[in-house]
Amino acid sequence: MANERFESAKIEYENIGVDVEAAINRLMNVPVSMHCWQGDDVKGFDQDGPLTGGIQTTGNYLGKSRTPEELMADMDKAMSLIPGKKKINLHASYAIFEEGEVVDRDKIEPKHFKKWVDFAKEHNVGIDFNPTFFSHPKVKDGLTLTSPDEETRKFWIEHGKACIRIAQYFAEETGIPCVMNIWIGDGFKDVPADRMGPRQRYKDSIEKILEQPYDKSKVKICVESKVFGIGVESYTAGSAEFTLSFAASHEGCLPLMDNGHYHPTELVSDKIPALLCYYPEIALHITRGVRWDSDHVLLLDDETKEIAKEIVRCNALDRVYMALDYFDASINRISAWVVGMRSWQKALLNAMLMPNEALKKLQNESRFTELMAIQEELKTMPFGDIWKEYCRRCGVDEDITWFTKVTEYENQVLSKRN
Ligand code: RNT
Ligand code: ZN
Repeated sequence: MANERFESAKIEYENIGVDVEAAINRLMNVPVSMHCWQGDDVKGFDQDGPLTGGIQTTGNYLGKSRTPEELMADMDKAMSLIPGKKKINLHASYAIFEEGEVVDRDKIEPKHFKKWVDFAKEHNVGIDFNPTFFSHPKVKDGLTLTSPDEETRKFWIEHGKACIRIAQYFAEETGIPCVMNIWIGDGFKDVPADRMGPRQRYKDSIEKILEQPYDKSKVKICVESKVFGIGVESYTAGSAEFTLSFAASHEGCLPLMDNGHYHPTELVSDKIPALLCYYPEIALHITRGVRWDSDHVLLLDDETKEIAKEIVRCNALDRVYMALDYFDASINRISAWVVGMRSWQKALLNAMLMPNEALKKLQNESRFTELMAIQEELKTMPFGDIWKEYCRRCGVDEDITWFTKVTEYENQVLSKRN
């Protein structure tokens, strides 16, 4: 039965010039990075203080992971319910120390991530990495790489360098390049007296971090911009103009756009093709901001679909590093991962099932009436039948049955945590 529906859907797509088999096979090989920090509300293992840096989790749903073992078990459960090729995305704060071992962030080493490498190898996935410039006592008055205090700035520069060494270790161990993303929450709540000074120090700091020798084919260093954060509403040092200009002027450095980090009327879908005209490679944090950078779970909404369409129709699946970035503590955290990752897979498949070349031609011939009509008709194509077949071929649940597995895990495992 199921296959009959797939076969008939496939014919419908073929009739509009879409190669369904090619789309399915391509999607199976597009890596998407799953962020570890959804599992424990961005807590990490290396400190006990609050989440800082202008980001917030809200909610207190049962079962958040408390240890590396729990986090890995939860990620493993989520990954078993998500189709497609994955990577895992770690923060430096997820370093795993021996009993009693105390290592500050400027001194962390590859060995503190050995267990993550073992986990990645077991799952046959690559690892992406993020230095953690927040939630730490050495964040001085909210500042790290922009701090006027040289000792503070030096500490965080050393952290950045340590992270490059760890990123290279990940790439060498897994054989898959590691995307290493620099994001800082540095900024000011109220009208600053000096906007350029912090940015000059930020520029100098990243340049010093980049003095760490590394192999550019193995480590892809990104800078992530942001318009504002909670408590830093008036000014953030790493604005869009700052990070884009930094990436453009530093060999091998990629810009990273998080679609929660712009004014709500600005669209990252439109920014992707603009950057692809200039950068060989770019990176994304894919999220869903509700009224602000709220980091809600990704859904298959219009902008999510549009972002995927731009990557696909720019033929840029090999040029765009995709990572999910959100954190919801108000619902089952495994489900949060699964819904978000499945939504992004759906968005990519949807984009691949469009007659993109034919649509471009309509635009170029100014046949806008027809273009609108066809784009609307495409919305009711039997996408779900192709999606289910894709899930079957990936060996994961094709429908909501995955949720019963999450419920079982919640009853058997998560509800026993406190
Ligand atoms: C914060 C940035 C940043 C973080 C993660 C945890 O606004 O989006 O990427 O979400 O590094
Ligand atoms: Zn982000």
